[in-house]
Amino acid sequence: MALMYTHSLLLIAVISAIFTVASSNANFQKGPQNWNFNFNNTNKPFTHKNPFHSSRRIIVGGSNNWRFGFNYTEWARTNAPFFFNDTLVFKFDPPSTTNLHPHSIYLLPNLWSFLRCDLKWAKLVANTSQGGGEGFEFVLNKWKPYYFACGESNGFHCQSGMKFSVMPLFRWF
Ligand SMILES: *[C@@H]1O[C@H](CO)[C@@H](O)[C@H](O)[C@H]1NC(C)=O
Ligand SMILES: *[C@@H]1O[C@H](CO)[C@@H](O)[C@H](O)[C@H]1NC(C)=O
Ligand SMILES: *[C@@H]1O[C@H](CO)[C@@H](O)[C@H](O)[C@H]1NC(C)=O
Ligand SMILES: *[C@@H]1O[C@H](CO)[C@@H](O)[C@H](O)[C@H]1NC(C)=O
Ligand SMILES: [Cu+2]
Repeated sequence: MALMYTHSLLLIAVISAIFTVASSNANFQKGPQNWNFNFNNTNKPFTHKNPFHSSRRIIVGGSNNWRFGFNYTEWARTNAPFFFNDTLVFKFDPPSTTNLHPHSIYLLPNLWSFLRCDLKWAKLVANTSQGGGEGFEFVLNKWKPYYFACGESNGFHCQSGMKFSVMPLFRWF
């Protein structure tokens, strides 16, 4: 199971890398005036005037922000690929009288703990108060798989969908 998952992640990474190279070539032929790759999605590459060296700011979950009852594995799948130096922005309201079930962000150490939502060796990234305002920013600045999860309710939020993994790719241009 774990092995299969790793393989499919790898496959996705390879496919998206090929796609990235293909689309950047397509862009090249049109020349610098034609960076009109607007998918109406700010999370996608090529929406900047000049995509060279630009890193993206991606709201995790899009308009759903970081909330209970949303499948972030699915979100990450449809919003891949993610690139080295992309900034993930997690938005969640701090605890209050109207928000009795706040969220948090943890990094799980490996695929096994990720699959089981085992928080035992998890590293706190942002506590329940840190996702307010403009949100909590996390830069994907290491070439490694990241296993994100909400740490609240002893893994219950994680098991209910508040988790996703990301393997940042390098841009080859
Ligand atoms: C983007 O969205 C706006 C408003 O939702 C729409 O008017 C516009 O046609 C869309 N552009 C493209 C390229 O799909
Ligand atoms: C990533 O960002 C760091 C800090 O801003 C910068 O020094 C580095 O060159 C960037 N790397 C890539 C591959 O964009
Ligand atoms: C969350 O982290 C911030 C920044 O480190 C800190 O000021 C705050 O006291 C922490 N809040 C809780 C509830 O742990
Ligand atoms: C989220 O979506 C993934 C991929 O479609 C699926 O495998 C998983 O079971 C879903 N998780 C939940 C909690 O529904
Ligand atoms: Cu949560």
